[in-house]
Amino acid sequence: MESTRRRIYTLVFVKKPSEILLGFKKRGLDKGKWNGFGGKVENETIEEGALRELKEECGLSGNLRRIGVLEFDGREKNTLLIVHVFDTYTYNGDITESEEMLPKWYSTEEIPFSEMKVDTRIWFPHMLKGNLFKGYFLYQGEDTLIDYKIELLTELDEVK
Ligand code: 8OG
Repeated sequence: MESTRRRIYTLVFVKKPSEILLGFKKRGLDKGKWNGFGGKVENETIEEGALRELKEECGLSGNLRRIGVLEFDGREKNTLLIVHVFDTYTYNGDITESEEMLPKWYSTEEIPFSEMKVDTRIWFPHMLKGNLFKGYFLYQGEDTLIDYKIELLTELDEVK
């Protein structure tokens, strides 16, 4: 049996009480879709990776709180993508567009789900409420979700 690789990613949401900062992906995988800011964790801790990508993609730094873990299966052969999700209400810096992302504030009542990955409809409501969550999503190709599980947690395990 072939072994499954795990790739570690981050995803950060900057929040105001009734708004959230999303980024429009201008290139690469999932181009043309809105999501939080993040990417692959390099030679650094997960939180360092999250802060680095947030800065690179929208110019902000923040006081991050880890709120969820999402696992994506089937997107890459024999690879499980593990995405650590963070939020922050305290941030500083100027919001800047990068080569990869166009940032924009959205009302939490008007999230552009039709221009987002299909999995977001399932876990965004929990993320917006600030609940802790863990999800598993099995994709077939880029856009077809064939199975998923989502659970709410009372605490998240420590991560390195
Ligand atoms: O830097 P890069 O473009 O590779 O980062 C990908 C970002 O997208 C990262 O923040 C993690 C997130 N992400 C995936 N796959 C999926 C997915 O299937 N759904 C959602 N909602 N986000 C994903 O890498």
